[in-house]
Parts: sequence; structure tokens; C-alpha cells
Amino acid sequence: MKSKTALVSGITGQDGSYLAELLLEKEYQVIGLHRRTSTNHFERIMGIMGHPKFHLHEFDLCDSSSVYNSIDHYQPEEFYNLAAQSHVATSFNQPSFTFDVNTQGVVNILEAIKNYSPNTKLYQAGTSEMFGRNYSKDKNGVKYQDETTQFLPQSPYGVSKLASHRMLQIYREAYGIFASNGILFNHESPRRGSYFVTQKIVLWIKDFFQWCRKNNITPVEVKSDDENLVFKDLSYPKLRLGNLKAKRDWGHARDYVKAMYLMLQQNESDDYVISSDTTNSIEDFLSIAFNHVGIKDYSDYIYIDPKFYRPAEVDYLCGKSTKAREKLGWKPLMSLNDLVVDMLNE
Ligand code: NAP
Ligand code: F7E
Repeated sequence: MKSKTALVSGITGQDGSYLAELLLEKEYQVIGLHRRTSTNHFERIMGIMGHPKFHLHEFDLCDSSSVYNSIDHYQPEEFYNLAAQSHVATSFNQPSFTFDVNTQGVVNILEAIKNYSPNTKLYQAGTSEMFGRNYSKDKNGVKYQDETTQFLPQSPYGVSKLASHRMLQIYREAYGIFASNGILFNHESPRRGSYFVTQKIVLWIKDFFQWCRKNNITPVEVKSDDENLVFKDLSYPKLRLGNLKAKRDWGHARDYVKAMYLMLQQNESDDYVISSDTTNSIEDFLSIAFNHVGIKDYSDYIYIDPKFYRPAEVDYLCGKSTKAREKLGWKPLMSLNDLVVDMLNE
């Protein structure tokens, strides 16, 4: 039987790398779409480079001709659009660029599928950021977000993703294209970008422990001054963070890419929340991570830097993924604790 072909944009990112591994296990031919960069950015996909069913194809989501040509050329059974300007804080500094990639880029894909490859099934990487400040409440007053919760994005990133979410629904209804929106809550892994808060915390802990080892210092021996940790005449900068009160629903990226795949195996396209259905603050994440390395109280090790506060914040995210669990048969296998251990051990 001829194997299916999947185009995966954002192949050099966290999710692209895990999804490609999953699809290769399922014997797909995987075409990884990547943009040209001046430095090598293939770190996350080194493990699959050279796989006989894996190929790279140069493309930029903002260049409509490259989007049209790749879809027309490969006529893929499935297209997973994971490419994005994905950093929320950056979207406040670069709102136009964020819209070019996250919204216009998606319109480019939809138009290409409509005109050149109408049987291609599309997955679009939507986000819990679209809920922004809004939530629903269950009968016990517990706050959550699911597919019926109204969107109220709080960032240019959230708005750009909401526009593309709606565009998929319109193309689905107007032209009969198979186009499914994932509404994914935060998912992390050892491959998470270093500017996201979980990885920033984990990398700081690793670097600090390495510095301690190099200088024969026991990590709990250091003293705290305002912005630094000090030991005799040595000093090490504290972990600088912004708002620690925000709550996030964190899962493991390896679990979440399975949901993307399952969405495209259905007979009908639809929209699905994918989440762990639990919520924790940045403070909770800090406690778990520092506890794992033997530090009971993290407070002396961090410095609150106003630079990392956002102009507008999303305070509370907690998904309810009942629909995905019932219709797709999906459920996450890794807890937050498992995730932290995996990130620290890498
Ligand atoms: P990521 O690690 O930041 O990866 C983003 C990818 O998009 C990178 O491969 C990047 O390429 C590529 N890209 C950016 N602009 C592009 C352009 N103009 N043309 C082609 N490629 C471009 O993001 P992720 O965490 O894997 O997330 C995957 C998707 O899920 C994103 O759309 C994100 O917005 C969405 N999402 C993520 C989460 C989460 O918690 N991780 C939650 C909900 C939704 P370079 O390597 O060249 O930069
Ligand atoms: O921030 C707070 C920050 O940047 C989480 C993306 O994958 O998930 C991600 O977006 C929280 C926020 O993720 C720092 O204010 C405190 O409240 O790790 P983050 P995010 O903004 O939730 C969604 C679902 C996506 O779709 C996005 O693509 O942590 N925070 N101090 C900090 N955040 C960062 N980055 N750096 C800090 O120093």
C-alpha cells in the first residue's frame, strides 16, 4: 500500500520534531517544511535526518508562492501547520510580523488547498491563548475553558491565532475543506524553546548546578544578595522572572502531537481542546523543579524583573478536554511531575 504523505510546517520547532517522529513510526512520508535561516536550526530533528521517508523542503509561510508550490507539488494527504511566531511576549513587540505569519500564512495554506489540493486534510495549531481572560464555570464554581467558552484574547498572538481559527471554520463551511483546529493548552518538553518560562527555569537550574560543581560549592551554601547568589568572592546571577501568579495548564508535547494526528484520522473535521485539565501557577512549577534538585525554598534563588511582565496577561488557563477524550480517544500520559523530571533529566 502506498504510504501517506504529510507536510509538516514548523518542522524545526518543538512540536514539529515530535510530530514528525510519530508520523514516521506510522510509516508516513514526511516532508518537513523549513525556512531558510543564516544559522543551523535543525537541532531538534537531528534524530530523523537521513531517515529514508523524511525529507526537507524550503518554504516560508509568508511567501504565498512557496506555500502554493509545496502543496501543489506534493498533493499531501495531510498538512500539519505548526509554523508560527509562537512567543506571546514577542507578539507585543512585533504584532505585524505575528499577523503575517500566524494569520496571513494560514490564509495562504487555505487558498492553496482550495485551489490546488482540495483533498488535503489540514491541522491548524490553535491555542488556549485565544481564551485570554475568559473562562466558563462548572456547577461547583470551578473555572475551565472548553470548545464552548467564548474567546477573549489578550495578546496580538492570541488575536492572530483566533483569526486563523475562524478562517478554518469558514473554509470548512464554505468550500467543504477538511480543516481541524486544535486548541492546545501549554505543552512543554526537553525540546521547548529557552524563552518559555518552564525551559527558562530548567535551564537556569542546570547552569547554576554546573557552576556550583565547577567551583566545589554545595548549591544550598550560597548566600543571597539582591540580584545575585554569592559564595565567598564568587557570584552567580539569580533566575530573573516576571509574573509568578499566572496559572497554566501544562502537558507534555509528546502526548499532544498524538492528538493532532488523531484529529486528521476522523471522517469529519472539527475543533478540539487538548489539555491536561489541571492548572498550576509559575510558583508551583518553581517549587516542583527546585524540590527535585533538593532546594526546598526557591525564593532566594529568583529575582523579580519587571522587564518580564507583559503589557496584558492571561491569568488563568485550565482546559476541559472531554470532547477530545470521548471522540478521539485521546488522553495525556504524562503528569506535570513527569514533565519536570523529563526536562531536568535531559
Ligand atoms: P516553536 O518551537 O516556536 O516552533 C515554531 C516553528 O515555526 C519553528 O519551526 C519556526 O522555524 C517556524 N516558523 C516561524 N515562522 C515561520 C515562517 N514564516 N515560515 C516557516 N516556518 C516558520 O513552537 P511550538 O511550541 O513547536 O508550537 C507549534 C505550534 O503550536 C505553533 O503554531 C504554536 O503557536 C502552537 N501552540 C503551541 C503551544 C505550546 O505550548 N507549545 C500551545 C498552543 C499552540 P524556525 O526554527 O526557523 O524559527
Ligand atoms: O509564559 C509567565 C508569563 O512564555 C507562561 C506558548 O507556547 O503557551 C505558550 O505561551 C507564563 C506567562 O508561555 C516569565 O507572564 C513569568 O503568564 O512560557 P510562557 P505562554 O505565554 O503561556 C501558549 C498556549 C501558546 O500558544 C504559546 O505559543 O509565565 N512568566 N516570568 C514568564 N514567561 C516567560 N516567557 N519568561 C519569563 O521570564
